[in-house]
Amino acid sequence: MLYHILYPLNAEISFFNIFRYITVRSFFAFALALLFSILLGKKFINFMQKHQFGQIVRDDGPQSHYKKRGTPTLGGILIFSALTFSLVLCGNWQAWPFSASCLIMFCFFVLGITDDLLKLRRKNSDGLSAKTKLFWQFLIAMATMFVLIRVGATDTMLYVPFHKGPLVDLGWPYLLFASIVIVGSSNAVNLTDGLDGLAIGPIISSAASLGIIAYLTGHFELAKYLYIPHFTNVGELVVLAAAVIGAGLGFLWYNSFPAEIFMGDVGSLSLGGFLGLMAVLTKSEILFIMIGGIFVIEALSVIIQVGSYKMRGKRIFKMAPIHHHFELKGWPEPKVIVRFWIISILLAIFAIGTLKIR
Ligand code: 57M
Repeated sequence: MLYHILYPLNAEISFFNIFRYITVRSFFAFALALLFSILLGKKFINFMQKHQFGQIVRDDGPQSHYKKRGTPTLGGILIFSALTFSLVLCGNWQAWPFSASCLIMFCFFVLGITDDLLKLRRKNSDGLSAKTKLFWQFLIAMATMFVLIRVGATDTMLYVPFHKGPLVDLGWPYLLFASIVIVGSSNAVNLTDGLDGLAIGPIISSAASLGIIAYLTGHFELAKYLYIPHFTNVGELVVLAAAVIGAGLGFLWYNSFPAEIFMGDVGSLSLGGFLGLMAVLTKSEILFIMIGGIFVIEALSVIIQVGSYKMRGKRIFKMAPIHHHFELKGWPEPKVIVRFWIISILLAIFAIGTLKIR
């Protein structure tokens, strides 16, 4: 609204000219999302508690989690509401990267809430089958990428860190590569969301890091100076990243240990999908392995554990994902969480630093 309604009035009221600037709208998006989630968070939690939307905690998990039974979940609804409120006001909906990112988040939101509600109704942790979730995630991701390539919002070039210009034009197979990044990110965030605040911390650091890259990619002179690709409207993703950071901090206010609310698959799948698409649209798919390093480590720990168990009948970790391994080693939950946050912040900072080395 600010961009589409107030900015065009800048001829009459020159003050409205500020809404053309991505930085200004990003600040407003951040502040509005933060205020919305913090001010309405308690009401949302009380509502979820009253209607028994409480987490089903599996009994084969760490003993320390049993006391978490009944913690209100579906916190992703609060996050998404805060995002919707701030982005309707601050977003540029005519920019393909922005609107496509919002659309993919909404589709993964619907998938996640379906999964969560199934778990709540069946009173167990078996929601949608993994196959069903993956089918819909790939369908949504590939459809989104097909449209974005066809409208010229992105291309099929592959860029790698430390290398000037594109490494190779993958052609249409890039569609599958990009979809793997998006779906992989969504599920890796989902796996990471197993301790209080453990997922939202790296989501915030990843959104901040990818937001900086989006600003540089959308800025012709800066992109040229850094030898990174330039796509005009990718800069609008900064507004979305700022809103995610604001809503994420507001959610963390309540999700911090001991959590009063969990985000649910509705939150982890949608935010993970957003980060994946943001990595694709900023041509940072390979760099995203570093930026979202915590998500990669968590997902790899599961793959290694399941693989080892199937092939050798032995576990590598005390329990996967790896955050449970440290819990079972005796690390208090907050220590695991904050140490994972520290690693994700360091990885995000280092990733930005690589932009200068080409
Ligand atoms: C996503 N969900 C949490 C909450 C959150 C293949 C296998 C590795 C799959 C994996 C799995 O089921 N992953 C599902 C992780 C769950 O959190 C809910 O799910 C949402 C995110 N999707 O928003 O609604 C539990 O996590 C805890 N939690 C917190 N604080 C938070 O802020 O404490 C979540 C958010 C919640 C709560 O206890 O109930 C989860 O862990 O399920 N399975 C596992 O991760 C299981 N690992 C496992 O089976 N390892 C095996 C093999 C198969 C790899 C092994 O190591 O041998 C562990 N998770 C659980 N029980 N709950 C261990 C068993």
